[in-house]
Amino acid sequence: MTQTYDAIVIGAGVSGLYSLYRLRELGLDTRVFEAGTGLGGTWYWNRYPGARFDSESYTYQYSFSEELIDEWEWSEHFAAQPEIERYLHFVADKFDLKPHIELNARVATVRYDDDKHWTVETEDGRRARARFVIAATGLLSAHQLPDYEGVEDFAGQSLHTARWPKETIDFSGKRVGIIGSGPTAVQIIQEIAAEAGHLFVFQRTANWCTPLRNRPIDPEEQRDLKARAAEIFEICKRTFAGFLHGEHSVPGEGVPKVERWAHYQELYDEGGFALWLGNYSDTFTNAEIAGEVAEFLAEKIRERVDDPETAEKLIPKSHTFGTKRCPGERDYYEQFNRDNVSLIDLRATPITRITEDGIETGDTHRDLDVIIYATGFQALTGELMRMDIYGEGGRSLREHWSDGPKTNLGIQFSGFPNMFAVLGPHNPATFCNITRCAENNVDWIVGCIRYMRENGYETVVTTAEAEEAWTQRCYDSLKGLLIEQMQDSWFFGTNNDENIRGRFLLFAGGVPLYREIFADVAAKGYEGFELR
Ligand code: NA7
Repeated sequence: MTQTYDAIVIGAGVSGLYSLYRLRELGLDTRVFEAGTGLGGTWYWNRYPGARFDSESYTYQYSFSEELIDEWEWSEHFAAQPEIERYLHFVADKFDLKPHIELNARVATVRYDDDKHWTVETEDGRRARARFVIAATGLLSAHQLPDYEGVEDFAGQSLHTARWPKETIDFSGKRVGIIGSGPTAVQIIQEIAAEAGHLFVFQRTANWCTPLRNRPIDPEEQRDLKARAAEIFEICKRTFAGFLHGEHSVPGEGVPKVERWAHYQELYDEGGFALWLGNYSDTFTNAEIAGEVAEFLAEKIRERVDDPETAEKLIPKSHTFGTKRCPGERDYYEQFNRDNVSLIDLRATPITRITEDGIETGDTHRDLDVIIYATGFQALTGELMRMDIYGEGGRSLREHWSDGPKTNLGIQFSGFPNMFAVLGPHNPATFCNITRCAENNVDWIVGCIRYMRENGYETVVTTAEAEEAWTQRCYDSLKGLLIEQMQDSWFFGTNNDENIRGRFLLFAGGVPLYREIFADVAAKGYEGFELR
């Protein structure tokens, strides 16, 4: 029997849980379908050693309940995955969300029917219908394996960081190869290098890593953070990227070099995203200033890595500072001083194939027991594209996006009435604090549904014109930013399908402007959206 609900939410991660909470609060009979065997989304799947927040725990947590903030204690400034997963369970229990979540339910098809209802079908044949569908499928969910010849042939253990098993993996004495050097790889390398018999790091592009400076939260800090929670969330609403680190009010240009250098050192010592997001106001626009921060960091790498040749390989050459998300590190660079860690530069010698026994680069073959793929995701569109989504007239989302993704505000697509994506392409969440954006967007979506109910509307759908305009506005938001010059990153869908690749997938206008636009659209009776 096909059950009918008021709303169906796809995904039980940070935004899915919050959607469920808000929709139930509004009185909507809501069902969540979650692919994992547990809730948590990103924090369920990415359970590799070393996985943790790259933003401060108390800025990432939910802000909607003072009671929740009071009851939950974060043990570290940047909490690790097990604690985050426990937090999300705590939230789900506290607000009685679990009875409404179906686990192990990967959605395969989402179809809009003539009677203005959506039918959702899972891979194992479960079906449900609802007037509203909310895709809370995350930004970085569709993990990707490289397409090297022989990936399937490897006889040892193959692991992707975003599909990490629940049991502990023993790396001791093993020959481990890791492909990738993004934020995920940096976290796991720091954690397993000491344990592995030998760790081979296959690096294609070095990144500008900045120190995380994680530490326990002591009781006094705990009290202070709780007392200042509302103030912290307010700051996150005002800063460009929604974190505590707001950019410096002055440009670096014009400040004497010695003063600039001291400022970089201060931010380097502060940790987290301070150096990236708390820097001079022209760090994202002035190539000289960004280049100088890069020079500052290169110097640190040379100081910390014993072998000069290895240090040079670890210094990014293809992009300047700040144009990609900076991995937060503890002692990443020191790992390369270990005798049991080797760095393989794939720019010099690319991987030619994966064999039954290991990885081949040019003429060299390295025998391995384990291969770890820290190779990232088909960002933003990947998870939506993995489902078959059919809107009005049976038109598929794939067809709709055949010439690149188009959205209005990153949350709706024309021809797909009453369907919302919490963090779809063209929202600012990727530079930004994801929970803060998720809360903003869910509140907007639920506010829109409330408005419809109060005013007798059955459906809401973005107009094609508004969708076109928002998509263009996202591309325009890039103008003048150095990020535009570094298209080889998931900000531009580097791992995505051909029709997506090379398109800017975010909105780079910053959180305050984004929030203002959302509020304005709602205040104008959902301007750009057709209410029927
Ligand atoms: P990222 O940042 O997309 O990094 C993926 C890494 O994998 C990156 O170093 C890639 O090199 C590398 N990669 C991808 N495909 C290949 C192939 N085929 N061969 C060699 N190397 C490859 O993903 P993460 O999981 O690290 O981080 C994602 C976000 O999660 C991060 O921004 C934080 O917000 C949390 P490339 O740079 O493409 O040369």
